[in-house]
Amino acid sequence: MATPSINGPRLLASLAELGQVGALEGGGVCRLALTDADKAGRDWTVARMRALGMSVSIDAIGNVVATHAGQQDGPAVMTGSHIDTVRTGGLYDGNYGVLAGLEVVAALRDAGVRTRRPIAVAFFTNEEGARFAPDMMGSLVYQGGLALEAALSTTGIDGKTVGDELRRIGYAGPAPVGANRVDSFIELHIEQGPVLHREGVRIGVVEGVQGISWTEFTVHGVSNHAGTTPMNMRNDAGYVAACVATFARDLTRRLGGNQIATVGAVTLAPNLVNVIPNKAVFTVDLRNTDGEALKAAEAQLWAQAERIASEEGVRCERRMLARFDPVAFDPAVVRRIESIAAGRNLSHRRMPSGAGHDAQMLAPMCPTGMIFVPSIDGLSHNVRERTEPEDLVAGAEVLLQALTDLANRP
Ligand code: HGY
Ligand code: MN
Ligand code: MN
Repeated sequence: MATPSINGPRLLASLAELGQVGALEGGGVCRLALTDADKAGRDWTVARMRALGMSVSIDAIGNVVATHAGQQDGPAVMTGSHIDTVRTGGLYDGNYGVLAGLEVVAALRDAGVRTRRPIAVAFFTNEEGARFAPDMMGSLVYQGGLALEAALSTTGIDGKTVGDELRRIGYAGPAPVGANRVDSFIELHIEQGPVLHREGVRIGVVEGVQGISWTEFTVHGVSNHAGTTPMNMRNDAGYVAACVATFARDLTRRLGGNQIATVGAVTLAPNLVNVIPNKAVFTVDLRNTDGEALKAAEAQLWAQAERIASEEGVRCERRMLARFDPVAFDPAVVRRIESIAAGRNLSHRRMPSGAGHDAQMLAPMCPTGMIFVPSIDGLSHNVRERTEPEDLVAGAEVLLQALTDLANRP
């Protein structure tokens, strides 16, 4: 029996091919969750799974799990990620983890190797959360952390519901959710940050994922004439949004540590040059590796929003779009990934994940870990997202060994 090995050109070709689905002019990809482009990406990936002789299961939230049978039945050693993207997506965020998982199965088939336990490759619905919040929605339902009905009734930024869109694209599957048994889970992903590339390190051994807090603020003011309304008579919703946004940035300076803040979406109404805005809807994404510090940051942000709104004489509402505490991965899986990288003479370092991942939702279900490869200049959620081909292949080789070690262990 031959030793399975990653076919680099085949992996890179599959990434380029999937990158053609929902391709943007000038590079990058837009496959927002449950859009026609996401459906096309799903169809392409399911066809690849079937061509590998894998049995494919689609659950009621549209998660797709393909299984390469083992010598024995039972819970599978699983890998995977997501294939939905943000509006300015790159070729690798999520897609790399799914296609590297399929490359592992192709390598096992080429070598005629059947592992003791089954190996499964999954892609989870709506990992990005850019159209429907929260992010990691499909894997959260898969884990049982979000009720299926709550997920299906979620309304997106365009007013459509998850349930309607899922049915429309034909991915409301028959498999039940929330009662899944997985032996272990390893997700391969690009770092999406600058650390590995800046330090010249090839493999990131991920110890966990930082906490995530997404708040949506809706401010109701009074529209009025920009030229005739004295400054002390204004109820300016846009001004409040601007004050909260600058407060969020100042908060990171004052709290220091790993506190970060992003105001990513802002909508003003009526959004006209000479009308004081009577409505502002905007989001604040706060993250921190320290769960208590994140809670303190949230409390300060929300109190300041209230204060500014009251001074301006406007009404300020808020709702949570996503809220996840920091997650730690399984120390034994982390050690296994570390020793595989060392055994392959790949420079490596332990690190937290700045981005959210489906792995954080599998972590409470089974021993879970992640492998990172460098992102050039740390760019991601940007059409210029890039990783060196040799790093993409090296990461897949570490994944192959980690999955087969877990699948063949006694
Ligand atoms: O927001 C995140 O961290 C992930 O890309 N969904
Ligand atoms: Mn991702
Ligand atoms: Mn992402």
